[in-house]
Amino acid sequence: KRSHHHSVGIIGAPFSKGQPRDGVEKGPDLIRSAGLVEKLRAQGCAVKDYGNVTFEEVANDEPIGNVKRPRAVGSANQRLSAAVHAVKNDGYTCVMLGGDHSLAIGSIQGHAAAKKDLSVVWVDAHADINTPLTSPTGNIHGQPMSYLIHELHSKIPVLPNFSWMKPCVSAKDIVYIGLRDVDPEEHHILTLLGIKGYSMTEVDRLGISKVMEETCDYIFSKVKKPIHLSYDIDALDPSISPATGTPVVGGLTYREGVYITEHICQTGMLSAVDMVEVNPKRGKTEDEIISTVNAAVDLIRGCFGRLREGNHPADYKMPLP
Ligand code: 6HN
Ligand code: MN
Ligand code: MN
Ligand code: MN
Repeated sequence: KRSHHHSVGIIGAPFSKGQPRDGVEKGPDLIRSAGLVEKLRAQGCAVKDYGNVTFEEVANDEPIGNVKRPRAVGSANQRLSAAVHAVKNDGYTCVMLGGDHSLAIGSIQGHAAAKKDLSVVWVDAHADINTPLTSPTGNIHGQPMSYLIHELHSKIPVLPNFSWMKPCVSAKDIVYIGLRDVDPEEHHILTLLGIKGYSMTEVDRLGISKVMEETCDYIFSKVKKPIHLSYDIDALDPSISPATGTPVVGGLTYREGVYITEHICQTGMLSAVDMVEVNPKRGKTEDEIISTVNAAVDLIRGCFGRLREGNHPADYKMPLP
């Protein structure tokens, strides 16, 4: 059963200012040079590469309270949001290659501008739901969810270069998978809003197939909304994807990680994907970098119909002697 035809629009977002480690801005070009476009075409996808978004230099980007580089992050996400909106209006499933996870702000906002009501599947070791006031680090890549959720609107202070955006996701339309490093304040927010999540403990208890079955039952329980899959490469175990800024032991296996994408693909509702936090400068060896980048490519391929048994034509004729 060869899966239906996918059209994929790729946008690179070479941006790193949502966190302090440089190198993550190299993600988009690195993932492309591992053959992403060619591999997607080889499995039957129609692919348009929109290139990289260009970001403006922001001078005098002083912290606001604890929040680091708010102007640069706000401005970059405004541009990304417009780019994602355009890809969606062209009719593609959007793939945003990061860059750090603060880019989910623009990616989800741009997606929501084109599709109104979304569900979000957030695959990550972290919940990325600190508010500017709860964040222990001030890094916005640990905060994007709080800016995007309606229910947290009153908890988010006004920040420079963020006036273009407004919350666009409901707490009930979010599912987390892979959590294992959640700050106490984040845990409080998740509980308070009743946000659905499968930590690594639940992945261990239920197995990934049950986790995905339940995830889809949950997000499709009322209406089938388009899915935004936000995939932080640090969701995978650092033995597979060590080249990332905030690795945490005890993560998803390669197979669990790919299974998530296969299952989401199979719903037919995948509308946008983020692949973020690939940082070659955090790899200790060339092999560590290659392993991380290849994992990112395979996760994206899994989103668009790649079958591990091989994507073989149904009309094969055995050679006759
Ligand atoms: N990520 N919870 C920590 C923070 O700084 O708020 C870590 C965030 C990591 C973010 O991996 O995208
Ligand atoms: Mn529109
Ligand atoms: Mn993370
Ligand atoms: Mn993240």
